[in-house]
Amino acid sequence: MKIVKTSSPGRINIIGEHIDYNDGYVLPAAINLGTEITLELNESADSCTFTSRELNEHFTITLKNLEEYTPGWGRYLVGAIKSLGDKKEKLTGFTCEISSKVPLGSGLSSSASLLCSFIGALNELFELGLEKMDIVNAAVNTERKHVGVNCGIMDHFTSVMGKADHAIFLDCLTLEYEYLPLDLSEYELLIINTNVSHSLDTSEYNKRREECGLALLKLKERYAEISNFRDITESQLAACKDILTATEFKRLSHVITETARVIEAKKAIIEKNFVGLGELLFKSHDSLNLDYEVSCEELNFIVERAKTDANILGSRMMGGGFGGCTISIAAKGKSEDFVKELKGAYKSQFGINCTPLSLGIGDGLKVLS
Ligand code: GAF
Repeated sequence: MKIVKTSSPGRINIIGEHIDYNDGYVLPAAINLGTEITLELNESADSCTFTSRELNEHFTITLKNLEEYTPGWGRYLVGAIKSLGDKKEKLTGFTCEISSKVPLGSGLSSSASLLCSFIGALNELFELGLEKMDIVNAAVNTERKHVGVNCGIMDHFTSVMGKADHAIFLDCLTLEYEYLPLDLSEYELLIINTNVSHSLDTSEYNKRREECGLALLKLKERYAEISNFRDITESQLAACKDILTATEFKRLSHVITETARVIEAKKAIIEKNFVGLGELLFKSHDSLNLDYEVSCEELNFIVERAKTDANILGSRMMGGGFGGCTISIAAKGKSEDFVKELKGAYKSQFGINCTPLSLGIGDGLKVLS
């Protein structure tokens, strides 16, 4: 029986948080940990069995009845099939084995990794003729329509398009992108998992998007020249305090300042100005914490300690927030003491461990066989 194997990675994001769905720029990179999918035709016309190696769970669906109940992680896979539209008619029964090395709920986008790998595998097994961007879009639509997260494009784009040792400078308005070599010379990225994932994340995520959308409408009414978030200037925002709620004002402040920071960060990476890049990370965190309000005390704890350590140039929460990981720029080989002290202090503050993750920058979606 025909069999294919794919792998698609999770991602980190250097800077550009919560602005992929607000017409901003982002600077993510694919990591060298991904989700491997093994897809094999079975003899049946429409019976599909899914097995997760890590969770030690499995379930079966029939392609004729995609509305049947499926467990939490099954929503992603069944949703992905639904997102294929007419192309799903080409599918017949298969078995799908999933093995993921991306820590779940850590803000490293295990869900994008799962979706892109699965859709990539379906594309190969059933010769659906999807281009890379079709896979990205099907994955994004799955999250939006079938999982309920009104997400942006950053995670799925990175999972498919990532390039080893490179970050991606992605313009989320035009989808133009550029690979930036990620050579940090005498510095390195330090990713620390808070090991918390507060349940607020989906509802608050969708709420942020809604708040920004409403605020944009108000600005559009006042200024004919504004058609998207990118058009808003700081002075226009300041002049609109009277029509925006205090919350809307803060949300847009983050969008405008973070978009500007990503452009500066790109320049800093090219010029190897890592001190400057570090400062941008700290500023990004403050903005996400105070204006966008998507941080939490565990993330703040790590970033505040990083601010006091001379070997850490910058640090911030990464991804959707409310838990997950921080990303920091640290002097190469010199963050051991910081991590050791942090671990002890974190444990006594929160009663749980935080974990530094050892990650490299890898390639995007691959067909392995
Ligand atoms: C999550 C979303 F999926 C992304 O689209 C992005 O908005 C991110 O949060 C925040 O930058 O990972």
